[in-house]
Amino acid sequence: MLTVYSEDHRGHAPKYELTFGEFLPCFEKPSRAEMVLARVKEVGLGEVIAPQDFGRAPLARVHSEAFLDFLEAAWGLWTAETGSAADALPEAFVTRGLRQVVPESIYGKLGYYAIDCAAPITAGTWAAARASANAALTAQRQVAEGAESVGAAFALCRPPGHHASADTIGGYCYLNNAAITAQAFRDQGAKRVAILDVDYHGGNGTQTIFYRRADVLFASLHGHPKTEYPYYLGYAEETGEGEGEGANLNYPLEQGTEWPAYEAALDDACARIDAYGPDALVISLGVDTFKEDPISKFKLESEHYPRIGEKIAALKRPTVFLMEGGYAVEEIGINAVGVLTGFEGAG
Ligand code: OKP
Ligand code: ZN
Repeated sequence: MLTVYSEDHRGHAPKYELTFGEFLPCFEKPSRAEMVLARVKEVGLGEVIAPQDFGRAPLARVHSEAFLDFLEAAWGLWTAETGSAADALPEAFVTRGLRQVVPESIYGKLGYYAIDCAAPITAGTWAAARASANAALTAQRQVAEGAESVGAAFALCRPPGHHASADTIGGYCYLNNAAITAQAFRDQGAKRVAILDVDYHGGNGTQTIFYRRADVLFASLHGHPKTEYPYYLGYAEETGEGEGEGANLNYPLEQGTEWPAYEAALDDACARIDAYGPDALVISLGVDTFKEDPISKFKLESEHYPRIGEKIAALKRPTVFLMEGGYAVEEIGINAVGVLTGFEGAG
């Protein structure tokens, strides 16, 4: 399987995120991608190529222009206003009863465009987020064009994307790579696209972007939002709205979930995806479902990841895998690439 990887992620290495009531060293760090790349090479998964630059147009199919302007300008505005070399983070958020205005101050803009203090902006964030989206788009193009019978490709995206909505960042995410990829398939003629999100955390950004649309099915297995980030979305009763009714499928699972319950939910999601009949499949591949993950509470073991890949392969659709979360850095390569080798072994 082809892997798309850019070194530009290294320029995005924020220092601290707000987690567990403290500013802790960021769990989402460059070594994650390096470990996955090392494993790709170790198992001989296939060729590794750099992304092409697709420019801003495919990003703007999913994100608002004002949001993209903000992301591009944020670091410059931050240094100009604060003179601070610290990473840019919001201090206040637009919640109930407040005016939905975009203030002049970068602090005000950050609070308008962010949902939490877990997506710091640094000098290299915009370049890294673009490279991550370009990796996704490059993988998408390879699969869509079916070059050399590419039935599937892997974009080693960093930073991840599934918490980013049309106009918000959060949870280590800036540009929604899965949504951008699904939209690219649609814009190139796919009638229906399915997104399967197996990251531990509910993909609130992806869900929101497609919530009123029937042309993109979003199915997600994740820690129940009653106890798990992102807390305010990802419940089973969220099934879509308007034309999108029935095209959003959430499988919230309890803390401590082990393989049997996970497998049952995954089988159900795959059956629903199969019945939907997508022309293409996008996988938000998080491996923070692993039992040793430092911020998550499922109990999957390394042997289970190839089985996830086998089930995805059984759908027999052109498939783009996108790296999302996974913070047990020692095992992130074994687990993420395990899904891909499981997919290939089944195919
Ligand atoms: C990003 B991805 C847990 C704090 C969670 C943000 C997590 C973002 C996860 N106590 N803070 O979905 O892997
Ligand atoms: Zn996650």
